[in-house]
Amino acid sequence: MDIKSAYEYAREAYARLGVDTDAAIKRVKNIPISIHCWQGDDVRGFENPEGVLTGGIQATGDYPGRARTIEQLRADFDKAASLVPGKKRISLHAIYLDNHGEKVERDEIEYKHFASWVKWAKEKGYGIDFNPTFFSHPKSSDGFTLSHPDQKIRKFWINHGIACRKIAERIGEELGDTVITNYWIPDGFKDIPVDRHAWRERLAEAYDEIFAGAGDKKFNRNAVESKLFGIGAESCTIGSHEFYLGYVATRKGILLTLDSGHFHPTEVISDKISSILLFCDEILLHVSRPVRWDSDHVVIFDDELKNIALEILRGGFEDRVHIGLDFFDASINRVAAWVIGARNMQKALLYAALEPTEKLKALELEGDYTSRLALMEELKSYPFGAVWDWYCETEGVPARDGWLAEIKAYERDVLLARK
Ligand code: RNT
Ligand code: ZN
Repeated sequence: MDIKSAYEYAREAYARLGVDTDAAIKRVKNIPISIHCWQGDDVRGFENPEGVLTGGIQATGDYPGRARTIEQLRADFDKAASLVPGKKRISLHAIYLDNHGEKVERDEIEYKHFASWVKWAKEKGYGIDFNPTFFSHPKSSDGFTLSHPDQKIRKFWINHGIACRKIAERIGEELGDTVITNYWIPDGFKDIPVDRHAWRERLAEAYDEIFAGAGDKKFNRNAVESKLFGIGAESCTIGSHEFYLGYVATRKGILLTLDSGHFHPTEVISDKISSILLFCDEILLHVSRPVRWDSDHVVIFDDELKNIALEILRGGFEDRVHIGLDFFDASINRVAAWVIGARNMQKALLYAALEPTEKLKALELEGDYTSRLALMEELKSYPFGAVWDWYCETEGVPARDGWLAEIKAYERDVLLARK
């Protein structure tokens, strides 16, 4: 059966539940996914070609063909984006600056170092998001940045944060769009600290300095990302969940970032969205996949991914929850990793958009939990795949595994030719 006929069959099946599949597709294709640039080169960036990744995060594997220049990274990103349906943004880290081979310190970066990204994104129709880089630097080598007790080091990182905020504000202005800037710092202790309070106090003050004088929210919004632990920071992370939840609740206009890998292993971010949105205006997600630890595996179409999407769409929160991806796998084709993860995010959104939510909510309110469970389970074998295929086809991207051959050809012709 061809994709169109299969879709028609699916449309009818969902219509019997009161679900409009055309409307679901329309809804999902307007929800942007912010795809992280750092999957393309194992979080190395272009600041220092010899640099190593620090900060307690790790990309493992040695698959050939990693992007080594801005041009290569852009080409790879484009390739991946061409195989993913829906609206796309690129999330840039400060170390992906276009420095023309010149050394520019982190506290001295300016908009001009990102102007070529803006030009490129405009041409391609991508939005841009931004991240200061508080790791992979000599001044973060002892594990601390914004909470550092040495005033000079702390100031250096505060200035980096301010420089990034200003760059992001300008990017937003240039694009006529809202950039989301995410602040994540690695600060934490390998072993048990004594004065947790003092480190956290300094951190709050540092952020206040960075965000003082923030520009128009139309062009940039700042988000802060919590974490449970990192490699080498097992005993205490200064920027914990409670720290940031308290921070955003008391500072107007700052978003909370929830990374799916940054909590206890049985704790899920899908359950947090509905609570946080009662008290904070907006959330940024870092959709990732922890396997036994915060391993940043490629996002797969698993229950938690579906639950995240369901929580966003059930509440009609698509304007308040910004969806970003955050994984880095160097053990498989990196462009394919992007495609798999980003397609799965899109898939999960479509899956969620096809839920007869109002019907389920009514059953819940009546106390008919039997029907609620029965329907939720039956929905799992509805012809979702046919709607997904049709969505891909109408978006002009390959349906099913049709994209894999393109990636294999790209690997043969482009990636393997890189030295
Ligand atoms: C680290 C955080 C952070 C980084 C990126 C590269 O644990 O998840 O978001 O992954 O900034
Ligand atoms: Zn993250």
